[in-house]
Amino acid sequence: MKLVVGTRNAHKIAELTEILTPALGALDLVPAQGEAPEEDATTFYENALIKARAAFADSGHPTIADDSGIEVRALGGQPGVRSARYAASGLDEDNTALLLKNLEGVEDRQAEFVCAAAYVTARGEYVIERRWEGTIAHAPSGGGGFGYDPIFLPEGSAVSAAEMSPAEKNSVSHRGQAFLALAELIATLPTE
Ligand code: ITT
Repeated sequence: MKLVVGTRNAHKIAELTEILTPALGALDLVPAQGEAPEEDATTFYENALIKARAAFADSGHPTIADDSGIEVRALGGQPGVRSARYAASGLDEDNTALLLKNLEGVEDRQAEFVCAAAYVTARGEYVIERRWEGTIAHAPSGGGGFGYDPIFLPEGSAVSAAEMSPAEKNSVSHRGQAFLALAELIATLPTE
């Protein structure tokens, strides 16, 4: 099955390949070619649709996209939909350093990753959202994953998300859960 992927994030493509292949069989995931759309909505749901619609309009091919981020309770849900550009540079190390700085001396470390997974075809639009609960560590650990993984301690886990194997992370993560549910839905739809 060929799917265009409306993302510029290579880490997401790698995770999506691992998540979707068992559910959908041999998969050809093709990164979107057109200009990245502006993600100007206030919800993960709407931003995921913006990305998937843009890649579908550009390619004319069934498209998936995700909008994701981390919501920290003590910060009123920030950085949320702005997670990729929380620090001015948008670099992972700077984003995580800023989050740790803003939580200095804060006892409530509760946080959750959110992923809205979108599928857009000529026949319709589908979005599924899932969350992954945990806490923010006091310092980074682990070299795997991307983004905020080194400072995210998943609920029930002794290690950070960056210390999990890709298979472990995908089996419980926000993206793993959202795209597994989306793949199950796609498998019930007529092929185009
Ligand atoms: P695209 O919009 O091109 O898909 P992006 O990285 O800008 O790429 P988002 O707008 O969805 O994607 O922002 C997601 C950010 O949230 C991402 O850059 C990370 O900082 C963070 N994030 C999302 N999922 C994550 C994960 O599984 N592990 C760690 N950080 C994650």
